[in-house]
Amino acid sequence: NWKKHMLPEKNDTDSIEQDIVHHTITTLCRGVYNIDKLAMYQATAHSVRDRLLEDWNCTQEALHKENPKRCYYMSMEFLIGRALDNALNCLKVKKNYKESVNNLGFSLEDLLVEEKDAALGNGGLGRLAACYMDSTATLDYPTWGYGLRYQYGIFKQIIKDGYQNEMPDYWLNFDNPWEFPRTDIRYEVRFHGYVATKMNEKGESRMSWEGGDKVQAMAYDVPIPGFDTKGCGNIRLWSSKPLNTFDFDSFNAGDYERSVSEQTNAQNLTSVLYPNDNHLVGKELRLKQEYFFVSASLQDIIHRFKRAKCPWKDFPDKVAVQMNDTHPTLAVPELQRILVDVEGLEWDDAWDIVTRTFAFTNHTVLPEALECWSVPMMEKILPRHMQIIYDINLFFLQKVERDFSPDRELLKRISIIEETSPQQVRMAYLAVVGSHTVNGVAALHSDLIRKNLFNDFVKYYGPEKFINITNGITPRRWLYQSNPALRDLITKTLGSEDWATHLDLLQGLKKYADDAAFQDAWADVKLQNKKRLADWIKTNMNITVNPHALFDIQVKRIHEYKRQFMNILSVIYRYKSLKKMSAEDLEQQVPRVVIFGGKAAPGYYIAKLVIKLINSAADVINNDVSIKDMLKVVFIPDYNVSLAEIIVPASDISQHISTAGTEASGTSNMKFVLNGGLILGTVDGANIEICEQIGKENIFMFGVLADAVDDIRHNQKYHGLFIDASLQVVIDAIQGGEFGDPSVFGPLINTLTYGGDYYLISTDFKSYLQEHTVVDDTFRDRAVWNKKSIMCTAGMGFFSSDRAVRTYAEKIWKLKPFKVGV
Ligand code: DL6
Repeated sequence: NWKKHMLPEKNDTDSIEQDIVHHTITTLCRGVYNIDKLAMYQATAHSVRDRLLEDWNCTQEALHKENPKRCYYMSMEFLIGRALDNALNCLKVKKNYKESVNNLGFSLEDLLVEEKDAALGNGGLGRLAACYMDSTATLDYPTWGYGLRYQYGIFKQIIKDGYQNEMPDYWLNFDNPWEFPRTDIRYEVRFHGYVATKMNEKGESRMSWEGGDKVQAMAYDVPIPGFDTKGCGNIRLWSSKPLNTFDFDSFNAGDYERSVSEQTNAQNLTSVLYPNDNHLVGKELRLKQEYFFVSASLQDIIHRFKRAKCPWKDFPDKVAVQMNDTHPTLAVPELQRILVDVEGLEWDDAWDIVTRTFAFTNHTVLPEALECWSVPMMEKILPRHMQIIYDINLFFLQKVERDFSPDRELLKRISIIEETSPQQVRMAYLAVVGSHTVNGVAALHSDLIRKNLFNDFVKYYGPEKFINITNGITPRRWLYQSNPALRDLITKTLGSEDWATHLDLLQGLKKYADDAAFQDAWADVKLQNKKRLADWIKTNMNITVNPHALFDIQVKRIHEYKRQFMNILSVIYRYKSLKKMSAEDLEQQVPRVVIFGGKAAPGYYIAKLVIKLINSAADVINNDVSIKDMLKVVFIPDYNVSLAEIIVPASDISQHISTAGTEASGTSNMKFVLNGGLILGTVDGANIEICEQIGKENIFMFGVLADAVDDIRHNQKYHGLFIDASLQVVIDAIQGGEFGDPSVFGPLINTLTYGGDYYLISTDFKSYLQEHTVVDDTFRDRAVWNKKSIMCTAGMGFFSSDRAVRTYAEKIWKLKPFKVGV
């Protein structure tokens, strides 16, 4: 009878309308008399979700029956953004929904913006995870994401008097149609306690973790539609709940606060996402979040594995776990603990299973981002894990000493425990030792980690364990959805929309790159997108920008290594130069709109000063009529995924100007180029491979190379900085008070003059300015520019997250696609 009642949803406009009305009445308890845009969005979303769920159930049922090998992508961050538009496109029902929503008196475009972003991530790392989930679903890889269901996502950024202020992002305030609470899927997670010795069922002595405090992890499932497939992926997010609902003893003793404190503490565990990108803060609550996350996920994975009654040695043939950076590394000692203490396996057998299961992606070389946890903190919160980490380290060091080298210095360097006071656990080393494969995220980055961070490990294990998989982005969200005008032009030109799943097909655009009519159509699309952004800026910020000006965009987290500071210094230089020009010269200039966006970590003082300087400079420049609108500066507040979808298609130039060797990959660089924007960038991260793919004539590159950086820093330290005249002009202007109280910017300027200019702004500034001039000159010749823009998009096939995910599946996960409904 089940089958009989499982009728597929109908997608004709009449049925869609019926479903929306049905949800309005039943799910929302509203009617035509009190429905507004938000409610209409919700009813529409619920009706789309019904369609998605059929695919979800179908996929999960098939996986349950066939039980193929699966991959689990463990990530503390998933920066998903909005879901409705993506689901409509994936299910290929957008056209009919548009019509149905219209027939019900609303516009789909208005409804789409009612949705709150699921902003459970900081930046590139979290957005990458979301792109990879899109690709695994689209390519039918049996992959689930595991993460945390933070009640507060990344904070809302508000700009007040030019300064960043933070507001909480309580994104679950309204109903979230894109998640399913699984009230039946709950696991206990322990903290603190002590380690005892116990006899197991076989009469063997085993360690046992006892006592302490327990909380409960409850699952929420977020369906991830694949594009044009019946398959549907899943991200399982854990939310913390109290285990004992109420402490009646305290309550009866009149201590009400205490009686509910356990609930409050437990719930607080997954309340908030730590708002740091590429920076570790080392808080106890964060360590607890990490353990809570891996404990719940592993219990769930093991529960699924045990259903098939396979022997433990087969675990790695059924389960691959990818650790997205070191944040899930506690999964290594946790699985070892479960196998040895709970399941009674011998240490070596368990370790063999562990190291055949895990793989680790490193996303950064910045020392301040490398996770280290103090041993005393670990001992307090996870006493048994600390013992296990010591044992893993001991056996590892013994092997290195026996099989490789007895050199004490090497053993000290390679040890998982750093002998500082207090001692620290080096999580990246633990991740390397506990994984079968380690990968970097762009060619240069992977080289750098092989040469520096993990060099001793490469020598010990051999180079095969350390591979590169250059990041990718999903063309569905980052072109198909966000740039409909370009999508339609490409589809018309190539004759089908197959490029959305086979991005290499964009190569087919190359033959039109010189075609004048095609160039015009291409330029027209760009203009439409620039107008869309200009309208947004006017409506939301009341700043008028000229859509015919060159749009120069840098949007990303604000960080010293990303050098937004260098960008605003160059803007000030441009402003000073414009001010010196005669009226005739001024008219000959290429007008520019320089757009910034991005959040600074709340405790990152210098990054926050960069935001203030951008806004202070914008105030002066935008109000100076003497430069005749030749320069405008805009800082777009609260940059997030859905804003990126408007900003990215509108760039002429986007900037990716990190100090060489510091940006592991970058992924917004890929998004901009895919949308026909040119890059002004340094020889860093994925810029290098983008250059190789699109041709060096189509990218503006400048600055010193990564392998020169150490020497330059060394020289600067011993011989002092060289501040070029152009940079001095800018420093003088700021210190002279042209952009407000100079004392405010003192600490920022000091990072250059007294702080040793660690990020080499003074070194790169001159070549940066020169490249800006090349950009202006090139932009004057629109045919040349349009050709470059077309060649950019055409060369981006390699950067599809489909390619990246396929490489992970083949080289690391040993996973095959599992197609349902065929
Ligand atoms: O791999 C995704 C992304 C890269 O594109 C960025 O270059 C890199 O900075 C970022 N890394 C992090 C590291 N955070 N931690 N830990 O966010 O990863």
